[in-house]
Amino acid sequence: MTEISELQKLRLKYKPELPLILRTAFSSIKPKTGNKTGSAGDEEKLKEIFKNTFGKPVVTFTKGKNKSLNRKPIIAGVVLSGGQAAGGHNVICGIFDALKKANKKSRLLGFLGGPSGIIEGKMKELTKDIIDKYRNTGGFDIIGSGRTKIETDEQFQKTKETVIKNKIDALVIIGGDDSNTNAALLAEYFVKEKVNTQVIGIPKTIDGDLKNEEIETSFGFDTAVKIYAELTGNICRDVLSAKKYWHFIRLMGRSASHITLEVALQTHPNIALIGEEVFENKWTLSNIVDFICDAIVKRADAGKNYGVILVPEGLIEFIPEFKELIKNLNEIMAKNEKDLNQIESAKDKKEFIYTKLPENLINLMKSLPDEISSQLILDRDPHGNVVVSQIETEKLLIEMVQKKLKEMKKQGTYKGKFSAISHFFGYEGRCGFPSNFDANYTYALGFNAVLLILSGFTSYMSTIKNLTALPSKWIAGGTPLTMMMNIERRKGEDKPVIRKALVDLKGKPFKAFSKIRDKLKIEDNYISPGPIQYFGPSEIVNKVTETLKYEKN
Ligand code: FBP
Repeated sequence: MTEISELQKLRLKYKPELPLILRTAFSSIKPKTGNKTGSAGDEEKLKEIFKNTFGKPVVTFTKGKNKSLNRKPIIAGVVLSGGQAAGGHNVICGIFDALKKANKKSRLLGFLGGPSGIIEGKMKELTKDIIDKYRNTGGFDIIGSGRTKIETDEQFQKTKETVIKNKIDALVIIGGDDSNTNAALLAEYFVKEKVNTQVIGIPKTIDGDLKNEEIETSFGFDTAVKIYAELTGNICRDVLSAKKYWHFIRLMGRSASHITLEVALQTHPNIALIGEEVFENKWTLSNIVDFICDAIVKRADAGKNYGVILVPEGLIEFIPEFKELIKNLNEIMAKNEKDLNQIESAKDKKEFIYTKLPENLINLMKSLPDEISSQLILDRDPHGNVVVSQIETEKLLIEMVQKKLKEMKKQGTYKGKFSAISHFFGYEGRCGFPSNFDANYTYALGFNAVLLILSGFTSYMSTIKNLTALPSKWIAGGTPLTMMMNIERRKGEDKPVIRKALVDLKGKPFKAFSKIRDKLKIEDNYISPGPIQYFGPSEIVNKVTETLKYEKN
């Protein structure tokens, strides 16, 4: 962007706070390693796939002499992979500053447009002039992002040629679970091929599903939920002022409902559906509609013909009958990609698919509004995932709720007025100015990645822990990528993947929500958290998410 706002001018000057340990000279930071590690599942199969890189120990950086530190100048490459998340630029700034701290002659190359930039050798050198324009800004526009997966033998070979040709000592892959799975495969391939390029991953995704014992949260989640909570809080206030609409708000987040749960904890809407619970309770679509109608009727009886409902983007994938449908569609679409690509209209594509689907699923698909069934067969992403951001579940719910309420009116069991408005808060949450939390966290992740590289590690995720404390007390280290993996079905095949973290129904964040939700349904206890604050009192500028607070304390 050529023109910049007053806020951006101020944010460019913000100095992210590093954990104390990373402020020390690199030669005085020692990597402390633990025991050999296993995996999240399917250990034997993973040992076979990752013959050279499986089982590495967890690393924690502590004070002490770093005997293996590489002091020579290095060339590092960086790539942004997948969906945007606030803080991506700061990861790159952290990498740049750490490289220069270790050796002024080190250089940073940015691959353009995501992993395809590595395959095609498209890159630009990131110099101080460029870096300084992007400090603490949102977006991924410094080098762009993309969803290409490095998958075929030819793509691996081309990647190898790029790193050799450009003498790249290390590659930092900033991505979600799928991109970091790719990082692990690339690290293994380089070791096997005797290519001396190390690979380090960075946990990115607004979805919050790249977390486990080792990774407390992915970057971008904090900023995205604060933006969605601001917007939702505003709607709650509007609802309370006008008292005439039901707002159905779909929130981004792909499969897991972490974003919806967090926004619910921050804003207290009347209903927040949690996909994982729907699945656990084996709720059908009509069960969900009944659940919503029950709240609408109760509120109408209390004279309240208004309310706010949060719908997670991935809800549809958790409704058992739809899960089955999507699983079948994924397999059919993967196996018949060529044939389907030749068919133009959605109607004809559906007819083709009906010849391959079991009858119960054909009936389910036919029972859906035309738009929704067409959205279900849109092209999958390169990792084989259904593109849930394009499925307008909130509209489907409104239509079905309307129908049900009409019936209830006829039967005399509902006497209220129902007028609904749909929203989708998605892309608007991904590129905001990173919150102070995300600005600090991402800068530390990038800085720490360089320390892992200079200490000789490959196939690791850069990890910063103890995130509910002030940044000075954060703990820096690395987690072996294979430790987080298991085998899952993708594009009709069994593949190694980093296990996604879904909402834990026994976890503290969900329990906290369960305790208050019956009250929220009837009473109006809305909270309006307001916009992200970048300057001001610590309790608002350094606020961490409710999810992190509950999970860590
Ligand atoms: P990542 O998992 O790559 O971080 O992407 C997250 C996300 O924003 C999801 O919440 C959303 O479903 C998806 O990307 C949208 O994808 P696209 O940007 O390709 O439309």
